[in-house]
Amino acid sequence: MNDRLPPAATLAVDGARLWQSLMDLALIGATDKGGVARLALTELDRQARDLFVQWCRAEGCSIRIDAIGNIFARRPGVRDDLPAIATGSHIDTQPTGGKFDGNYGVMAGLEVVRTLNRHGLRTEAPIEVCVWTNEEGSRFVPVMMGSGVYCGDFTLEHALSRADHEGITVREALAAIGYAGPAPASVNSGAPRFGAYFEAHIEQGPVLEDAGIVIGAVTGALGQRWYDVSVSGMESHAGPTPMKLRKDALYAATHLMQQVVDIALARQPHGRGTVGCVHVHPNSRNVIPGRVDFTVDFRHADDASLLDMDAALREAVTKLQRDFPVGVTLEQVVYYPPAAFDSVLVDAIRHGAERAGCDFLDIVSGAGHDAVYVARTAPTAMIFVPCKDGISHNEIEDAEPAHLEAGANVLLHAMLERAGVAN
Ligand code: HGY
Ligand code: MN
Ligand code: MN
Repeated sequence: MNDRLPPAATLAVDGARLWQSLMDLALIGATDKGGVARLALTELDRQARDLFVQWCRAEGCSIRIDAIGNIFARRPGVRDDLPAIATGSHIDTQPTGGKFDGNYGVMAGLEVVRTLNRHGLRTEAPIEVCVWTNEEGSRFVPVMMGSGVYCGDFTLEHALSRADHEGITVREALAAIGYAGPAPASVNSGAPRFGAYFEAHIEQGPVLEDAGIVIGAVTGALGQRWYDVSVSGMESHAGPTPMKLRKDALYAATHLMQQVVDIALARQPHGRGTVGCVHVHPNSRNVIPGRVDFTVDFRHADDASLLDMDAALREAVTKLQRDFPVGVTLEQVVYYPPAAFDSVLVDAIRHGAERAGCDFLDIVSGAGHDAVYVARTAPTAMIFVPCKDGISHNEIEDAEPAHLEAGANVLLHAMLERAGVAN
């Protein structure tokens, strides 16, 4: 070890530099309320991707882009033949998203690279920072699309063929922003597996802040089932049509929407049920709705309970069609079981927290993350830091610079523990 270098154990990231990069990135898609609206594969996503690539190239990283648009910035190791120790997250956001969801994990990874460079530290294994395509699943379904293709949960072709509400496919949108890369997109088609993958993320809930603890050692994530539901009745005039002769799709759909929440409430503490999108057709004040399309997001920590929620929903659909003069279609569009992260890596995060002088708390993620899919291909774990009032997927999303810095320090040390320090 070169004696002019700080010992790796006392190495620390530059919190101000991390915060500034987050604020600079947040300018791309900035909203009036202080949030970020940067939907996947839009021109704004392209600008943010270009900025990330520019910053990484300035740090001497090579850039690899795969066929679903995942970006991998690589800092070579002394033993460059070793599997990379990777980190990263996503930079696409919800329509009313915040500055930190996903963006923090990518910037924390870049900060690790910057810190190693400023201190001239070489690692045995290479380091990679990833940007996964379309984690949010807001514009294009399924959710966590880039990492889902990477681990082989669904095919590249399936992902490329997905279309948004305007009928634009992922294939077209990727080409339009110039991020349809040449590298294989799946570990099943030659994409390299990592030696380990760590993801830093805001908790997006209130648990850490409520406990007054800065670091979450994430042991796993809830499983998810997403559905598209369509209830069809008969559009007709709101005046001449007597109440008992209506085929009111919205009146029936609201009963089913209540059931979605009741099914989750009956399966606490981990059951979650959300109706996030509702489209009423024709959505005119004096027309009885003929069709209602809405989404269902179910989550649970236990796969059998998640399956039980599925059965309860299907039973509710059957009953609705008995009780109301409507037709219902239900299509499951996302399923992945609850994920458990690698216990050795979770321990590395606990050690990293102790070395950074931070308390930590073991926690299960209610949100899905790319780490859930990467965990199917390599040892994986996540680091959470608090967000203000536990609010996320909201333009007011906020976090403390000191907490973000602490999380990045834990990431730095956990990655060094796995990558090995060469000099
Ligand atoms: O839906 C989720 O949990 C993630 O924010 N995509
Ligand atoms: Mn996220
Ligand atoms: Mn999100």
